[in-house]
Amino acid sequence: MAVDLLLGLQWGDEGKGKIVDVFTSNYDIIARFQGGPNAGHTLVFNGKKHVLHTIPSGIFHENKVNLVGNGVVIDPVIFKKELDKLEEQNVDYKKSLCISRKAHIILPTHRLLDAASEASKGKAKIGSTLKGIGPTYMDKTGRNGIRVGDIELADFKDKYRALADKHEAMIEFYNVDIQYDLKELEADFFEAIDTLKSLKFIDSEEYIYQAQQSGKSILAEGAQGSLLDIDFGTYPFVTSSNTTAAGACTGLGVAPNQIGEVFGIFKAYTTRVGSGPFPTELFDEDGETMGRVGNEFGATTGRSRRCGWLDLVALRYACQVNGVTQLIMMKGDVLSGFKTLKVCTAYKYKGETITHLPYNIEAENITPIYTELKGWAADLTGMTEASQLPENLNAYVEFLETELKIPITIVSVGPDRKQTIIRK
Ligand code: 2SA
Ligand code: MG
Repeated sequence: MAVDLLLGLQWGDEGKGKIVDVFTSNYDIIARFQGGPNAGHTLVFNGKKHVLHTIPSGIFHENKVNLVGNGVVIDPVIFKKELDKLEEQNVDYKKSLCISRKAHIILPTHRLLDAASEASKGKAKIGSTLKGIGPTYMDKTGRNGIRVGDIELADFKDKYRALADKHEAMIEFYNVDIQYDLKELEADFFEAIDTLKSLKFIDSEEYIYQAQQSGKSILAEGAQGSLLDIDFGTYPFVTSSNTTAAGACTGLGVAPNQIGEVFGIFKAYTTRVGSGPFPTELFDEDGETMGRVGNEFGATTGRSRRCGWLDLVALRYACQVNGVTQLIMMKGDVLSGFKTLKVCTAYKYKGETITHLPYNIEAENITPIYTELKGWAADLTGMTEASQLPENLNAYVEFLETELKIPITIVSVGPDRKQTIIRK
């Protein structure tokens, strides 16, 4: 069976975790393929909120396999904390969770390097989550990384020491004020490594191939969003992995012709956390309202997210790069009460009107061109059927479908599993 993908089309925080959780009943295996504990996937059910960072969002369903693929970077300490939380909820993760031997490990010194790199950049900092993501992927592509499979080898501690020593020298080189006690960090790290060892390490590309052969259905869960992709995002203000569809092929070992449905998920407006260009960003009361009503705070760092109108130029680009086959619109409920809604359909760029994403989307180069649509007043959060949705919301959705030429099959009207409306 083909592997379906669920990907964020903006700058992350589109609501991937919630929808993966909703979709999990339709799949046998849920697999993460990139990113690491920089992700914050929020799930709400039975009146409780759960935040996952590295563990796939299918974990709360029984009899499903949750796979952490080779493209993911794992911080054992954060992973252990996630496991402890699951244990508190009586989730039997030992049966359902497995990890690719080829996934890379975030060392404590990777986190320190992330902090040192950010501190050295001053105002030009990326605004990273400080989870060590960039330095870990640098070691991966630089062919210096330590992988999950290495934990099983006799020379693991030697490998660790050699890399950590090198990192310490690099931290010195940055010449910034970073306080740390490596001994303490290492004690936590090795304790967490022991916990990790109690889980199933697998050759995940082989596992996925065999699962496909035996007719098992697989959903690949993206993290961050397309505009944070290392190649296609707003570089250098991006994360260090391929967040787009191709990343699922390399991050799981799935052949391109084995990809089935590509679910693209977006918010009815736009948010961004961290630095970098954001053409439709609002600095007024409307932006403040979106942030407040939408509870727009980073699920990993707690930072407030920047808010703005929906940017169709960027969204069209993301649909194109990912080959999106179905769209899912999140947080329509947050826009209730706005008299008028704006949607950016083109950019004014160097005196010209363009509808594609140019190389440089810095604010000073771009003026968004907006189409105005009528807002709706109704509270959507109690709605369960497409027939209940207000006329102006339907008009908004249909406008987007016409612009993007892709059906919007689901509209989410709140954070809970139940607040999910199937349109088609
Ligand atoms: P990093 O840590 O190296 O990946 O940071 C690089 C940029 O990528 C952004 N980034 C994110 N943007 C949105 N959501 C993410 N996950 C968390 C969340 C973030 C949080 O769910 O809210 O809690 O702050 C995420 N992860 C990385 C990051 O802000 C940098 O701009
Ligand atoms: Mg998030």
